[in-house]
Amino acid sequence: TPDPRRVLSIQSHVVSGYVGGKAAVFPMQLLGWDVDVVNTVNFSNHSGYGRFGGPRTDASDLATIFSYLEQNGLLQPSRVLTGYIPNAKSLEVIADVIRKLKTRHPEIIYLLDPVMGDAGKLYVSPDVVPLYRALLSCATVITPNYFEVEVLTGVALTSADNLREALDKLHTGFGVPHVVVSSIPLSAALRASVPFPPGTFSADDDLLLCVCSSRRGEGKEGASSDVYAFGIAQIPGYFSGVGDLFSALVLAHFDGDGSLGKATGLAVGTVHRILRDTAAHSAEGATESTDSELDAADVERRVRRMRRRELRVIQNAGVI
Ligand code: PXL
Repeated sequence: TPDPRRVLSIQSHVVSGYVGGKAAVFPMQLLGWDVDVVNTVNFSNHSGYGRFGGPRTDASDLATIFSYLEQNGLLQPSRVLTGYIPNAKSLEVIADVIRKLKTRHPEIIYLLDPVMGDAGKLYVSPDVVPLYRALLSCATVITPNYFEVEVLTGVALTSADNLREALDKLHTGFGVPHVVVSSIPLSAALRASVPFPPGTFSADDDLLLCVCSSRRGEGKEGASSDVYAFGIAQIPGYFSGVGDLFSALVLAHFDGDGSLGKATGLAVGTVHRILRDTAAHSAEGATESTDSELDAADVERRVRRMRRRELRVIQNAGVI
């Protein structure tokens, strides 16, 4: 029987820095979860450094790991989290395990983060897309960014009506009960269609919208859903692992039907505080090392910049 406080987390590992499992596992542990960790890759550092490498766990190694867990009775999570999975073969093995677990115990809560790309670019091989679409019906919660919503549904998110259409496809067409669109850059048009209270943001804040939607049963007027929108002042700069941290926090705080708004609000708040701290810290580092940076090669400058922008997960244990 599923262990009520155990999460099976399947995503990337990096030796140095905080993306994938390194951004997700410690926060979940702090929040009281036992976390079983399967590494889909074992890289030196995240790809933003330019130089990175290490082995990917191939499909047969994944199958071996799951097989021994199963034989020893160690595959008993009440929750499953999946993140970055590098190719279709690995995703097939992982999808089989999740289907088996969900068939045995339909009450398992599965958070699927369909990590495929961002800002108009796919960064996984295109053959994972149909596999993720097919797996959506097993998911309890999904946490796509706006681009991943577009890839999954084929709907371009350019207005509040498009967003409704895409959410409806995910709920009704693909059968996902809970959807969190982790970030949508707010165009002026979209911004005007969101009823933020006056004075919430200053005019020159770039805003991101986080929208969560839980399907309610069929009513007289067809299906409906509970939707919450969170406006977030965007923190300038390029940070990695933010989505991985966010998904882990949503799963850790999720408490079944009716709790998605609260879980999302807690995750948004925590991520924002950690990012603000990380941004402040990386700005300090930038001032200190400006001189030596001037004569350094581009790649070395990039490495130092990326290193300063690693999420300050450990330093923010109290915030989590
Ligand atoms: O989601 C961030 C991430 C996760 N895992 C690996 C990465 C990155 C971002 O660059 O390189 C291996």
